[in-house]
Amino acid sequence: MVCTCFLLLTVWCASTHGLLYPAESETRQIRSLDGLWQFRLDEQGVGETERWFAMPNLPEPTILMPVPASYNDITQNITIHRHFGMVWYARDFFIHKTAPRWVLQFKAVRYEAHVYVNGQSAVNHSGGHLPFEVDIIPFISSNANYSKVHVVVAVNSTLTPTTLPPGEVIVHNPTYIELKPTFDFYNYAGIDHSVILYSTSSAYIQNITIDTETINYDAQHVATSAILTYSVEIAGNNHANALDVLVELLDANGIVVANNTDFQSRLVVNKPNLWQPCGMNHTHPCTEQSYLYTLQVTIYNDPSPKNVVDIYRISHVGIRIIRLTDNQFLVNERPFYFHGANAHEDSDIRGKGFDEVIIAKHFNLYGWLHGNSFRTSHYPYADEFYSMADRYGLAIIGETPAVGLGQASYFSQDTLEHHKQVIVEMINRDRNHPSVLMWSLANEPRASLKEANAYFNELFNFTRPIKAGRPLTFTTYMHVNTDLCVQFADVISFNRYPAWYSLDGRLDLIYDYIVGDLLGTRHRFPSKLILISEYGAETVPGLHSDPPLMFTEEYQKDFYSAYHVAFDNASSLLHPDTGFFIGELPWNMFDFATDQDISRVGGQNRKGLFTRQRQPKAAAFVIKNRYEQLELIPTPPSKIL
Ligand code: BDP
Repeated sequence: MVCTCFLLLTVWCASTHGLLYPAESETRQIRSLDGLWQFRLDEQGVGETERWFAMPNLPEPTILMPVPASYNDITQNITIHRHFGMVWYARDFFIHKTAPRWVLQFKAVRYEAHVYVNGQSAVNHSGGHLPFEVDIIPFISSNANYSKVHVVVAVNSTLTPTTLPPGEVIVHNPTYIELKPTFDFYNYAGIDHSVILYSTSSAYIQNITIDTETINYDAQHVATSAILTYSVEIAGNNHANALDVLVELLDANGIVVANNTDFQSRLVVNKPNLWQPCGMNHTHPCTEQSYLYTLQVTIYNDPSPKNVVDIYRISHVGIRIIRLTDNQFLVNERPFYFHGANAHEDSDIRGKGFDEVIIAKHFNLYGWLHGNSFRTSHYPYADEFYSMADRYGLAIIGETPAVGLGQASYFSQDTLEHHKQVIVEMINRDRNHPSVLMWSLANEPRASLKEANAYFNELFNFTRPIKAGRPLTFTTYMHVNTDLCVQFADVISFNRYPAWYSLDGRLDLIYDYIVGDLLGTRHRFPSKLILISEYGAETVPGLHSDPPLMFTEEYQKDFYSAYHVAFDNASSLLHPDTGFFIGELPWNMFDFATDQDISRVGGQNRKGLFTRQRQPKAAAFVIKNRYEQLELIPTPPSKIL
């Protein structure tokens, strides 16, 4: 994104440094602005010119709209359901000037947001899934101790060839104008995630990074010590003057196990408890917790007497290192095998709206399934998914919203710049989560095009220096002889659908197809690991047939079982010295909403192991049984030690 930031009175773009999760502390207050906001459509796109942002209320007709939620499925109105373009949200609140900074953070607004505070433009943000924020103090009157604040948000959900994901507006005639997304999920929009107001002191902790540099082991592979590297950035008034920092690492009992007084340095931890991914032979089940430390950062005024200026805690620090060999994906020098399922942020009524109920259920169902991983297909999810994954030890493949880059014109310079911006925002937000084991830069781009080759060459080169210890991948549906981009990835991620999108009904042909595909790719890239990042079959719950026919529960069961036999041929767990296949992620964990289409019964993609209401189909039990067996396979430490 190319933009100019004018600090203080007007901020025209969201900042690009890491945004810390808004967390309460001795020096920070948090306030939720979730609730019912005033809402209306702007079908003619006149709100900006008519200056709705400067009015005390949005012009009628308005309705009350819950935040966070996608607006599409909240009402009975089909116009709101299928609306794309501009919508407006507004609400008032009071602010008490007990702090020098009150920061308004939007955790995700799909897709383009213009935020006005008390009639003035405060912040703009492009891209629908990641947070942005603005200090609102410059926009409120300076002479009272409290002030009424009027916030207005204009949201545009139109997709264009340069948005991520891209889309096209097709004007069939004046009454039939259609937004054609280039992807297979419903284009939900609105203020989907929470809106938070938090305070800080005038000098404040702006960003913290923490990584595991080294873990030392004894002969029994017990960790004897670990070295963590960290950096603390401060910002705001007086930050040029001397401030002191105290960085402390606390164990799960709150005992300080390492500390340092530099802004950027190392912490040495003796006898560390490692963060372990769940669901492996040497680790815990996915219903139990991984070990997490808390990093506590305090900044003080200098000279003495020392006053605490700001305190921030990251409560999900995990000590772990990822290393790839030619045959295994190692976490803490033991093989890790992704056995989970892909998902979407998607549920009844809420659309892509954030809801802790849905998130808690998500993890309980992965625990039930013995599923140890998911990809955030096809965009970054709410922070809370990552914190929960840290706690339970689920592995995340964090994916950008670059889904549907399906034609040469989408690989433009504008898209490339926006894609880089999104990658920076995603990595800055998520890099401190131990659960993130890999970054996926895109889903199913048309990787056979020369334009894609140049684009991804540059994108991978851009991302490598900032990848924070994670391997890079993207998912491909192309075969090795046509794919011009897979060469850039550290790990090859396949999306494959034989016996669904090809070889209709031919479960018997799956084995040869998948084995041939895996061996052919490995032959071309003898040191790259491969995982299957999607495979699945549409299944209408309650539809049965024997022999199994497409769309029935029996077909979905047999479909998965046939793939599993093929995977085991190349499994890095079963064949530690010759295997190269490091994981399987069915498409999808849950049925999810899509556009209406003759192939999408009731406007849903029904490849879920569970229905959209989170109830199991028969295949869920096949996968559960498979994952229970995978957990029994021994996972000895790598021989390098
Ligand atoms: C894959 C896409 C995914 C779709 C899936 C399907 O990556 O987004 O939902 O196909 O068609 O190609 O079910």
